[in-house]
Amino acid sequence: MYRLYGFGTQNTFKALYVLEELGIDYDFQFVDLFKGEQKQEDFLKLTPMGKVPLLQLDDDCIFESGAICRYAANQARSPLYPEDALQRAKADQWMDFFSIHLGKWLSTLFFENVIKEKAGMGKANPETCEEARNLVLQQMAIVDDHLANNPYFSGESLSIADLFAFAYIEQVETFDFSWNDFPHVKVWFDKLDNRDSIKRARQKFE
Ligand SMILES: N[C@@H](CCC(=O)N[C@@H](CS)C(=O)NCC(=O)O)C(=O)O
Repeated sequence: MYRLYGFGTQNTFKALYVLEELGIDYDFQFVDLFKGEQKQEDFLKLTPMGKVPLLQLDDDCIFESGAICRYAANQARSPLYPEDALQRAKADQWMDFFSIHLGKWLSTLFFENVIKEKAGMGKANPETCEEARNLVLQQMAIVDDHLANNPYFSGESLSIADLFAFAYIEQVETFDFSWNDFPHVKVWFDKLDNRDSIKRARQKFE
């Protein structure tokens, strides 16, 4: 059985959403990042980076949220990670886009507006927030255009790319953001927001 180590932030949610959507039996282990549990010796024996999420298998571990999502879906032979090479590349493309571009800026805003205060790291930096917000608005427009013509990121059906992207996009609640300019993202967002898998994952932190 899998054990997922994680915290209540986007990278862990990506893995949780995928495991829940797959309907896999797994155990969730909370790692309190505010207490530095991720840098304790026992945890560092499992993962050299000392970061979450971490997926523990019977005799091995996987770090990096993207790798965890792909591995779990592959192992389950799930259509959530399409077998068709082009469809799979499309899922990978959007996962990379979120990790490197849009998701990075959304997470910057979440860090500045939420984590800094909770971790006693001072106030949000207005210049960092402005730069991140401008980039979010530019890059969200690319996503809106895509979702205007496709119900899901990799085409006609839900994939791990949607669950991965959702974990980033739900961070828009943490800054001044209006859905008005992104109606197609909003339709997609609401569809995912209502999935039982998403609700079950969130319940881990209630
Ligand atoms: N690229 C990694 C990022 C992992 C990451 O940065 N996790 C954060 C929480 S969202 C963390 O563990 N931070 C604690 C630390 O860096 O000490 C992934 O996608 O899994």
